[in-house]
Amino acid sequence: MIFLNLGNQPFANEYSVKRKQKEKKYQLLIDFNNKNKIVSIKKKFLSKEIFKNDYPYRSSISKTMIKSFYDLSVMIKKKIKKKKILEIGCNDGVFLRNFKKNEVLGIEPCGNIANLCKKKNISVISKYWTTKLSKQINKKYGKFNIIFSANTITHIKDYDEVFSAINNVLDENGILIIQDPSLLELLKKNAYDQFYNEHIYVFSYLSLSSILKKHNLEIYHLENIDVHGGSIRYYIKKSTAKFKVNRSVIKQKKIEIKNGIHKLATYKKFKIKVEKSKKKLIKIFKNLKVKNKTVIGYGATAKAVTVLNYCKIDHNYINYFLDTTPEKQNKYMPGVKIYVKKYVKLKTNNIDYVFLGAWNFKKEIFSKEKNFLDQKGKFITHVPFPKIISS
Ligand code: DWN
Repeated sequence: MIFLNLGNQPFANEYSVKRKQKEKKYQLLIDFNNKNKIVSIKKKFLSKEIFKNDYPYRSSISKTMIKSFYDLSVMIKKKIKKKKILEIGCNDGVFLRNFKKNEVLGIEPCGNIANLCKKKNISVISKYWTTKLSKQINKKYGKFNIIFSANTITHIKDYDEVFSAINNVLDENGILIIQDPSLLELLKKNAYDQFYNEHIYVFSYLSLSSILKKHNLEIYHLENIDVHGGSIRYYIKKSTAKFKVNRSVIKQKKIEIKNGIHKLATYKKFKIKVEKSKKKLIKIFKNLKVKNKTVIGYGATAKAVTVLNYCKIDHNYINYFLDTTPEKQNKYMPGVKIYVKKYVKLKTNNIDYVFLGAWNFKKEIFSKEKNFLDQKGKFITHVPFPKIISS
């Protein structure tokens, strides 16, 4: 059942060189399946339509993510002596670079991003994650005792193929660790901008555990982590492996049920909150325009593309965006066509308000822009509800 319409949207990471460049758009409808409790976008694109050789997102673009992946690697090193690690969607190697080169293998379909791994001597295969690939890997490398995947599995249309392929290369006592945005956190934070062409699914414990069951896989431990606006890191085993199921799993199940993650009514309420949020954000921007304030954006995220296209806040409201990613700079954001400039520290002499596109890195960004805030510079955020933030 469709519960939310986020309007006509471009692909969230397809930046254009010219403002007038034509672009593909699609209707972004969000669906709740009452049978299997899966929340997904209605129009599901194939990986090859999205993840190409000019993909602009680099995972190591923030200190927060570098630290989060490093901390996980420390934990793995402490607990597991002999490691053989496979990462599905390893991006620029931000996680794998923490291990010895002979312990790891990465899969990264976007050629330009896979090249960043190669530059760091990280073994990488630049292909999509499929059954065929898993069989080839099994033949060449055998099984892995750790398979990791962050912000990737939710991006792949056919999750049954994903997990059956994983089963082909996961050791009988191996651990599959996956992390993705938490549906419960999305609902709590009203973070509707987590839905876009790349985020085909937003999993809850409830939906993911039922998918895994079909593949004889089981979540035995999980952690709620702060990254990307609230994610869950799931620790998964083969059903036959004898690890104990931890209390964290039972706790998450209870919390999700208490918050009605399995009920359509929850999503209907969410839709009302999203529409209120849209009205309020538009009001803020219109007010600032009337007052002739200089407004820019910070962090040209896929999420910002989604929220701005939904609210129709374009280059008439936001002068430009600042972003640290070279692949996005000197280009126009999809749909709203706001120009992206190379990051420079914020100054109050030429900027009044800053729309926080990368709201998930608020802590990191506010500490970097302390002077701007101290000098009465202001940010605009839409999460959890649109407001102006000043120090
Ligand atoms: O799942 C996905 C996540 C992990 O990454 C992908 N589908 C696409 C992407 O989504 P996003 O673009 O919403 O991700 P981020 O990590 O919120 O993007 C942050 C952006 O902000 C980057 O373009 C870098 C930029 N940035 C910046 O300019 N200054 C970030 C920080 C922390 C900064 O200080």
